[in-house]
Amino acid sequence: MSIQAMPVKPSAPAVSAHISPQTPPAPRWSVAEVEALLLLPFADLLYRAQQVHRENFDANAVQLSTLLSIKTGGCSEDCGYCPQAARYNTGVENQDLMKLNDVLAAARAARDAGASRFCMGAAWRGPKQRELEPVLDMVREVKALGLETCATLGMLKEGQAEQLREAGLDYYNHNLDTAPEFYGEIITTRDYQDRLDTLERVRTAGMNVCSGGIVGLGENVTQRAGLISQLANLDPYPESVPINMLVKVAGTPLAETAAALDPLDFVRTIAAARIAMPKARVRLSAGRQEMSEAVQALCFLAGANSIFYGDRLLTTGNPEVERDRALLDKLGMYPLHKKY
Ligand code: SAM
Ligand code: DTB
Ligand code: SF4
Repeated sequence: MSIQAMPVKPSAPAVSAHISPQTPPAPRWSVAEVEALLLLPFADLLYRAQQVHRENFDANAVQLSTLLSIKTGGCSEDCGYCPQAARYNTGVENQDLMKLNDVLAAARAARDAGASRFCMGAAWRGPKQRELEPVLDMVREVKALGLETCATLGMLKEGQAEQLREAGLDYYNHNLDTAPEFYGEIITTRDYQDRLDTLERVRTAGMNVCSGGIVGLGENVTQRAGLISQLANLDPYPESVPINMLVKVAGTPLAETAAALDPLDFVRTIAAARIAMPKARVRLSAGRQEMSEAVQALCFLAGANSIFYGDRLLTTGNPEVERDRALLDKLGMYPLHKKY
């Protein structure tokens, strides 16, 4: 099995017996099919998403992941949305790799607050071997606390995914971020295929794949469909799909240039992800602090069943734990694994 960029074409040809065995399989979801979903009347789209959601999940249970930035800022890459890129003046203070004990204290606090997964993020293009080794210790020890483990460390080289898996890493997060056609306008220091290669390494090593993207970067509806189509056509599609709304951080290029996205278009993106990846955990990710409770409720209705839980994302804010508990309570929703 190999993960490759799926052909971008308006509609998939029907597979029939006379096509040679070399013909690549038709994508499960063409860009046009996803775009048609995104353009449905809102109520029809949400109705379909709810049906798919309820066929596959307890629609009132939400998985809670807590993030920790274990190495902050000073990143060599030029991702146009990111406050941690060294080349943008965003006021983020650089912080070297955290000490194991400090990471464990944060993980214990997350567990005690009711999170089931702990995700460690590092502002690296990718880890060097000497940087990976202390992270392996963190994974081992966080896992021993009874938490699911996730890490997002950038691109992985040959053999690194295996080391992470052996240390007990359950999920590796690496986002496709946007459609291949729009990607070059957002990031130039690595390409789309680099991302697919890392996802393939994660998959081959036997870990769960966490991969999603950002909306509100200035992409059009076809490009939003292109992102969902790419994710849905990974074989198999990711177990975990974070959908981030761009958090505009002053000093990043996109904070200046990206046109504001209608929140209902964000909800539509969640719904399309739910329909195209029925068994994936779709995470309502960055951008919740700027979202009304009503929009978040619509995201849950559209099939989101995971959130980042805790007062911070990596460098930006997230709704306070008390506020999230109150929101879930108001909606009659509850954490997947554990009561807080
Ligand atoms: N350096 C690693 C990498 O790029 O894979 C890991 C950390 S990186 C911050 C993880 C993801 O956070 C990015 O792929 C992007 O989708 C998301 N992200 C970063 N800045 C964001 C922002 N301002 N708004 C929304 N999502 C953001
Ligand atoms: C993901 O898709 N979103 C998270 C996590 N994976 C690593 C990160 C969001 C970052 C938002 C900006 C910040 O806090 O720096
Ligand atoms: Fe670096 Fe990751 Fe931010 Fe890109 S998204 S600048 S790779 S920390």
